[in-house]
Amino acid sequence: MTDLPTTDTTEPTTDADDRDPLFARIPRRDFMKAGAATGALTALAGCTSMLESDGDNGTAAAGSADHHVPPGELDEYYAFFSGGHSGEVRVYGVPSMRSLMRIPVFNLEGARGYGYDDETREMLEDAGGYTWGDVHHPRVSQTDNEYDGRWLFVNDKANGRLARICLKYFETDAIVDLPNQQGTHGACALMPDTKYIFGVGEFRVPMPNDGRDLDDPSAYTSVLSAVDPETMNPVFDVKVSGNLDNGDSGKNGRWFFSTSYNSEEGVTEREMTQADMDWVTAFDMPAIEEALDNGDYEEINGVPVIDGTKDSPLNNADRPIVRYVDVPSNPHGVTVTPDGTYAIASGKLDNTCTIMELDLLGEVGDPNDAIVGQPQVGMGPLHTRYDERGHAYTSLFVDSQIVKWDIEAAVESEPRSEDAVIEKIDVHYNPGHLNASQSFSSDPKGDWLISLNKQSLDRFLPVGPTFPVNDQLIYIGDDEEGMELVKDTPTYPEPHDATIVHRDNINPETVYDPDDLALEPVAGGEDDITREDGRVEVRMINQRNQFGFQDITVQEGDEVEITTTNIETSENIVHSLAIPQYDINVKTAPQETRKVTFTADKPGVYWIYCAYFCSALHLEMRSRLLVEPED
Ligand code: RUQ
Ligand code: CUA
Ligand code: CA
Repeated sequence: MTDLPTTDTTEPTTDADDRDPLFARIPRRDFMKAGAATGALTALAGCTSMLESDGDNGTAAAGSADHHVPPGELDEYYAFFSGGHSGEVRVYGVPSMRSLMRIPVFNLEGARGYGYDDETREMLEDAGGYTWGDVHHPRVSQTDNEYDGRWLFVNDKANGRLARICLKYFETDAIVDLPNQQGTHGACALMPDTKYIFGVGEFRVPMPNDGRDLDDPSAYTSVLSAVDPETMNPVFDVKVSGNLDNGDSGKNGRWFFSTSYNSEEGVTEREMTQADMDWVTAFDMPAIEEALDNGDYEEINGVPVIDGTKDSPLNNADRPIVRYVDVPSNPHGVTVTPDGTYAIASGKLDNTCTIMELDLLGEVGDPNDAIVGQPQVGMGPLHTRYDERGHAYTSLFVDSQIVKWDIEAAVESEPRSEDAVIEKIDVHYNPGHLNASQSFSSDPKGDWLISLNKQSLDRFLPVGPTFPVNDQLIYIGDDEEGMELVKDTPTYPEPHDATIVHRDNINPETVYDPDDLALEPVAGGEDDITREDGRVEVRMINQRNQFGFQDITVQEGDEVEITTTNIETSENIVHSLAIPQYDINVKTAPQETRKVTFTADKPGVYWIYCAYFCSALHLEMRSRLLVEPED
């Protein structure tokens, strides 16, 4: 397909031009519709569907899509939601949409004692010491393109970090502060076997960012950072022209894709939306590894940085390390189909998706010749996910809809035709991401889809000027009946993305294996206090309903280190060791050992108490910290 338009044919509207590029760059006809869809959402909810098949679109569930999980029964899927500015990950059951657990990552969290024991406190400090993060993209590790339940990786867009969550215990065990990135947006991995984790750098900055080139944006760059999933150390960076945004991997280890909305290399919104076309960067991983092996890099902040910009000699050799595929203005999401055939990018300011064929990409001279389809899907397309029946589902931010379309039909139809569109369903409102069961793996299930809507407007009781977001569950398992909206889930702002994984692929432990922990456990009967030169080391157990020592007496100014093991062996008996006036709350689950160190700088009596309601005598589970004043 070589006759695709190379420029955007849309006419910018004049009146909207100064407000929002989403509106400025869309066709006049569609703009009128967009104005209606967003300006009068309340009135028009349920009436914006273009291919109206069912006047009841958007109303409550009926029939086939049984999402009811009765009390006492378990869900079929885990959904890992990013927690946005909370810095956490949230775990839901699907299809019930019950909230099961929260996993603190970049935040402090009392219930899990996260950030309050020595190990997690040091991990957060070593990762920059920031008190918050902005989690957007949760991705579960895979082996042979299937979820393997080892790890979940997430980004921190705010502070340029990646974190690893161990899915054996559902807890964060490593964070890396990427030295050459600001605004780590995508968090993805190289498939089929999670060889690298990628931080996808969105904000362009000088390299290194040490005060040079402050006001010379042409000298700024974005990098893709590859991190080893085992060590969580950076392996290499690839710097690019333009910037990077969302990413996804091919299935055979060769390609990794990212969208770039700032081909203009601008620093203002107006500059970043000037060009009719931006691009998708396609990273050829074996070629990049070869450049690394050959020493074709410059080391910056301890990381080998390989030059993948358009003018790089490495891109003008026989096998370019990065290919730039032109796509219409300000693309956002890009994902690879479950069979690994295509990468599909969403236009954002254009109403199309662009389909690239991965095998072609390695063969063609001009990367644009790898574009094999460009269906018109609706306004503000952001992200695309898949079922196992050849369908793509794209979120339409401006239209407040999810569009279902046929991938092969889109390849066969003319560019910008709507022929491939099967159905649209209204969502409430303005979806960002969407996700479908197992969509990132080669084994999608094609039953449930979650639309993560940025606005909830009139859907819930008002709770003040800050609204919940609305994560809506949609049944997609019946191609004849079409998509069915079955559930609204108000959520604290703001999950960006979610990964839905079948429960067979996740196997957490419910009691710790002490061999997995760094600290030597304290055994029952081995409680011990040692003192030496102003340093007090306490090793004690905790269990229903006591700590190993009734009193711990120290001198003002002592450095106190308490190591405590929960020696319970039965599931679900959690204790904590709270010393509130010393800002301490260390949680221990069965067979877990944690350590906390502090300076006893306030003389007095301080109750040590268990902050988990662990038994009938939980309130009595207390000891005293006695800090004797210096005389
Ligand atoms: S991005 S709403 Cu942070 Cu995933 Cu697209
Ligand atoms: Cu232990 Cu309450
Ligand atoms: Ca642009």
